[in-house]
Amino acid sequence: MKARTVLLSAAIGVLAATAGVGLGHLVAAFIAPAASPVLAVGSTVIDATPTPVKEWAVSTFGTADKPILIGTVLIGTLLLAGLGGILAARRFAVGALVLVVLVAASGAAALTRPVAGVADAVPSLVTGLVALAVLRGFTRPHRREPAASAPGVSRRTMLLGGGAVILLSALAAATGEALIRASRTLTNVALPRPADPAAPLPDGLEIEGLSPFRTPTGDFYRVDINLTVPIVDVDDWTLTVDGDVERPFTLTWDELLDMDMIERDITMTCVSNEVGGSYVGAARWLGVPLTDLLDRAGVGSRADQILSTAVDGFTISTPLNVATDGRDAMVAVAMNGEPLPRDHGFPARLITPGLYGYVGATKWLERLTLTTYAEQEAYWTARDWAVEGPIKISARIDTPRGLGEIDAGERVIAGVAWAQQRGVDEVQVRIDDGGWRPARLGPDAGVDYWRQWYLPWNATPGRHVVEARAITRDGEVQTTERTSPFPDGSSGIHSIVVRVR
Ligand SMILES: Nc1nc2c(c(=O)[nH]1)N[C@H]1C(S)=C(S)[C@@H](COP(=O)(O)O)O[C@H]1N2
Ligand SMILES: [Mo]
Repeated sequence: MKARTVLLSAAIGVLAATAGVGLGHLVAAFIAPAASPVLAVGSTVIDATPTPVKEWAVSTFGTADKPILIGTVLIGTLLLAGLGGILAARRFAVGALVLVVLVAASGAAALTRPVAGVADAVPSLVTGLVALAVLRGFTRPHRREPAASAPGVSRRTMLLGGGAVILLSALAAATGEALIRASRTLTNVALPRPADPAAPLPDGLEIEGLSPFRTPTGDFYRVDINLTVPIVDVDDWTLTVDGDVERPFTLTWDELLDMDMIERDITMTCVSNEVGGSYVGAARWLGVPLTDLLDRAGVGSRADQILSTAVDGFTISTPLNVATDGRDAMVAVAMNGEPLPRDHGFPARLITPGLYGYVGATKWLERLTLTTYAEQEAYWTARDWAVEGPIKISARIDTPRGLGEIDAGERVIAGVAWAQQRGVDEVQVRIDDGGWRPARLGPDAGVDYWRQWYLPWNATPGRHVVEARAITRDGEVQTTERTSPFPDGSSGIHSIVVRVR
């Protein structure tokens, strides 16, 4: 084949795959978003990725890791489809086989997701049919040359046809994506009043660049393994407590809402948060105390972990003794006075103060199973993350920004500090080698909530190193020793370099 013909044939393969994937995404929006071919394959890749690679991806790309993953899956697919196009130009059946194999892989990925049903194969089927139809339409059967270079079919027809296919598939994919996103915001549930409300949150400090005392829900960090968040209809949803219990039971949404609720201000943190990082947020949560649910079931004598399962099959292990030691662990249904947004676990999630999210904050919760660590493993513990995940003491400098440039004069250094369950008693700041000085603290909203802090600073021109450390109520001083986030969270003093003009 001539180089031009090869390129053209490859383009036809890419065209076929693009059309298939675009329509598959649209169909998935109606059936099951997670079954969209690219997303199904992406999720399977996430689960199959070895832990060190995953940790590297999270620390290198942060929250961009998902778009990058989807991009990689797409590029890989299109490259293979291009190969299919080239082969099809020689022998249609061989090229078509490449597409069929691709589609079979995506169908298998969709069907083997933890809670998939038969219908999850439909988007892949549609993708396959559309891709084959396009491949057939642009490749002339029984000819060695693709249609465009075969006599009789003008380049103009080829370009117009190809352009139309690309346009239509982009439109289909975009419509699918819009539908999936719109359904994420359909949450109209009435919330009960707390039987045990929280005191009003004190007014926090308002300093430019400092995190607000309560993180607005829309700014709250999101971390999960999901490429699309589950869409749960509360009418079909139930919460089951089972395993090593005397009286296993299942509650409907209304039954859960009928139970007494507590309201608490709790700061959540992700184990992947690097020193100074942004995977931390503070919110007001409303929920049923976990111990009320466990007492109702009557926990047996063998259990040492609560294995919680999300509607998509994701699991989290929480140490039973930690969750029931008197802390305000809860099955939360609201965040900052609103139903949980889809991104944060609608309709219900676990919140365990003092534990990193991967061991205590199951979103889209549907089952709490009392079991033992010897018997059952959860998603992350099976991937070698620490079994216990107490949140480490941290102080973060929010302003000035590290590596930033500011004007000389009266400035303010400010940030937040947290040590859930223990409480922050003091924050100290060190500028260059000047010794540790106490910062001023913002209001106190309890041991599970972060503390804002600030220190006025007369900044002189030059390069300065600013550090901050927290001291807990029980007197532990945060150490300088820096550890990586994995497997049990980063520790170490946040230190920034500021240039003063
Ligand atoms: N179902 C489900 N729940 C999950 C996760 C997940 O991947 N799936 N990730 C956990 C992790 S690692 C963290 S840090 C918190 C983050 O909660 P957020 O996204 O509401 O901030 O959710 C936890 N709950
Ligand atoms: Mo996390």
